[in-house]
Amino acid sequence: MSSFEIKPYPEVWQALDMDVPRFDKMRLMMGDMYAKAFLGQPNRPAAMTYFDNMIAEIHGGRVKELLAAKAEGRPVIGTFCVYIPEEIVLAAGGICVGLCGGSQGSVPDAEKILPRNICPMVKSAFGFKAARICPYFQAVDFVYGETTCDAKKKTWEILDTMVPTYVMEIPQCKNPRDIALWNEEVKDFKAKVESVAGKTISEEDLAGAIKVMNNKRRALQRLNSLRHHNPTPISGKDGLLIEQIAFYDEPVRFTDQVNSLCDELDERIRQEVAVPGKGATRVMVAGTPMALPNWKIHNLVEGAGAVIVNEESCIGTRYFKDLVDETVTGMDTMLAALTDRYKEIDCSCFTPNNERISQVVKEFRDSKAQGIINYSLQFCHTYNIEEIRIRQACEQEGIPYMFIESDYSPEDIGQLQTRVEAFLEQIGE
Ligand code: BJ8
Repeated sequence: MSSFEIKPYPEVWQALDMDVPRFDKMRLMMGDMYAKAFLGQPNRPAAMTYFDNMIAEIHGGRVKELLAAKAEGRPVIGTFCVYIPEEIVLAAGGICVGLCGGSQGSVPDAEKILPRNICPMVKSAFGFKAARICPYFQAVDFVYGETTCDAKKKTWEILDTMVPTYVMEIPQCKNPRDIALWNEEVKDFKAKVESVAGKTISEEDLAGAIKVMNNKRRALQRLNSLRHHNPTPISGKDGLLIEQIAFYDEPVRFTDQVNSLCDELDERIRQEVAVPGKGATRVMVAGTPMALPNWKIHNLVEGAGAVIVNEESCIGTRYFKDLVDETVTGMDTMLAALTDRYKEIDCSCFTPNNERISQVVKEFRDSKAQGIINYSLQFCHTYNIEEIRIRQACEQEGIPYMFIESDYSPEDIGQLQTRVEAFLEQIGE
């Protein structure tokens, strides 16, 4: 579809003190990448038009919504991790936006300052701010970081010199005293958001925000279980795209759109519409998050005729598998319920992390996949080392398994393509 364009908003970018000529080139490149990866797919659901439009408006339309919210005194908070309790931001009338970190384009800017041998997601995100080439980064009131991995927690100190960066301590274990500390951190986060918003969050505010976020997560769970149908009614690329858009779209509108898409997918299943076709080899991906516009593994797997039916990832099931208890009342109990929900996320930065090993096997069974591709970003020590336990569990369960460690550069694509094709041939037999 040559008519696709990510729309330019130079006046908005100028007002945000961005490097406009450079950003405009990135816009054109991302538009081309998107058109190639998504718009040529056969048999896309009609409801994907909304999500295509969210990409067309990613550099302007949604940014303007954020700026309008700021003009009303509502806080806009940038995040990099699914451990940040979004409900608190929503309850204060604010907006939580996952910041960009999935592009090779900003990595060289980061490498002028940060060491080269750290995770590409951290470098990409940092480079976007250092080079002033992300409107979201420019628009936020502050960034909320966390102490999950070494690369992130040390980068926050440097990032703080460019944009206010506050850090939430996420413990590394899940013993009762760790959970007690975590709960205190959630309370501090509420106080921080209240001070920026200039309002006190009431129980009603928080209860409403919990419902909004639970509904969003329910819609994503519904989409995920439709993808598990065999044959699946939607491509893995489109599934991943929606999971990525979840981090910057307005939650109520997004939930409605995901539910409309799911209605269409229900109908497709009734009519036996299969994407890419009946008998396509089914693959599950596990591992590190794939931030926009990281579509590398999905492009390779689906380019070879297979389909990805599940992402065990923070841009995937770790973001939406757990809900907050909606039945509790009283601010302290509600904040404890939030902590309870967030502690269920099984990131590899925890030790021990046995829950994740069983979760990967469970999602493999639920998704009716034929094999697992475990994906880790280069230099992510915790996911790279946890790979050993995932591999052992797959061996024990007889699950076909492949591990990929990669970054955002195109250099390893040829080699990965050969490996992916050999794996698909082995599991598709
Ligand atoms: S809860 S996975 S979003 S920390 S940045 S850990 S890839 S070296 S992103 Fe994450 Fe929160 Fe955990 Fe999820 Fe590794 Fe890179 Fe660190 Fe990363």
